[in-house]
Amino acid sequence: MTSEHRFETDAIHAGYEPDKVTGAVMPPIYASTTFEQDAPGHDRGYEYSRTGNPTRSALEGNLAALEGAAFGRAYASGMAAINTVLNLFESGDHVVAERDLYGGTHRLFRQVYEQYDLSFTFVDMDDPAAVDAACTEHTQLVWAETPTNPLLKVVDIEAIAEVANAHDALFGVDNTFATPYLQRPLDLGADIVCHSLTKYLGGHSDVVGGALLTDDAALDERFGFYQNAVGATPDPFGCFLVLRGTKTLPVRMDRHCSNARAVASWLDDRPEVSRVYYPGLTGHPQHALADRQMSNFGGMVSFELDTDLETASAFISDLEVFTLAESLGGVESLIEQPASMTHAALPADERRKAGLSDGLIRASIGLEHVDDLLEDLERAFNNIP
Ligand code: P1T
Repeated sequence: MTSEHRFETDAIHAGYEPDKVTGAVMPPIYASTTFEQDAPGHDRGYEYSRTGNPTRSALEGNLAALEGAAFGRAYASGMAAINTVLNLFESGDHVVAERDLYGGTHRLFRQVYEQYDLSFTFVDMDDPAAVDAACTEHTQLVWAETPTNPLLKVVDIEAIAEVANAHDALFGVDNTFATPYLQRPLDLGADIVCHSLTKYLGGHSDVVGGALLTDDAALDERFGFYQNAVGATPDPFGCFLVLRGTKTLPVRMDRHCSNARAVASWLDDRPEVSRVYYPGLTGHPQHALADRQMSNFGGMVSFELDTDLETASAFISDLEVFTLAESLGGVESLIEQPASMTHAALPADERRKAGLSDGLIRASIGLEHVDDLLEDLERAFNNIP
């Protein structure tokens, strides 16, 4: 499904044309579990909704166009999508992954797949040589997020794709934080793009979903096999909600980016903040790479308070415009403490090794007026004893 138009146009139209019978402009929610067949084994494109559903097809076509992918598959959650990638491998296989990953991804790797004898090596991918050194003859997959969750490190997709290729390993990129509006990993040499649709693509904190995109027909066929065989597929209403979200992705992302840049610069000047993590700041170690690889720097900002877990926790609890909650990418600003929330599944020593201090705070900057966000932060800073 190659993209025929510019991103903003595809976001609205790709994957669906007004219904031939009714003219419905929005894709119908096909709430049918099963589809009539003309003769046994002769369906009209759909047989059973776990296997395929027209609302899901519309979403898959839309997402594929946005990532510039030939194929797209939707899943019940971001974790279900990542799980599907791991379904490809056998015991004895090895995965090299960026150290800074969503805590749930780390948990899936270590607490589910290690028991099936898959092994994982975590490296800092700001150095492609470290990935090369970690690959073995058993390495089947190299896996990264960029920007990473929660430290907003930027991974050089082209450089890591080359390393993975040299080892005949697949390279998968979780593009949840950037979205295809800011970065298209397949164009830079990745084999698989993964999304938590729960975040910016859904965009309104009202649907959980996931997706895998690829240009490789054989891989896509296996992804489709696992949709049907495992059954972690999204329901048609969820697909509809994500489709509704992708239509406004470009306008939402523009504001997420400009608000986040303003918040990051403001935090950078605060005496209470010892470090700000935002790829758009010139002081970010991979700012030049982010500038080259992404069209803007995203809506996520992390920062460190030089305090203990309790003080950092009291600070974020005191905010009124920011909502204290896990997740990200919705219209509302969310704030959280990785050590006790999104990354609590990591053992404490691993968390420290990954650079996640107790005073680390992660904010998903929403679409509110930026001055209300800054005033909220200022008030809570002034309340720190
Ligand atoms: O929540 P789910 O849709 O299953 O997606 C998992 C996931 C995958 N990849 C990244 C980069 C993610 O950030 C997530 C989910 N993250 C959060 C819930 C969070 O607050 O970071």
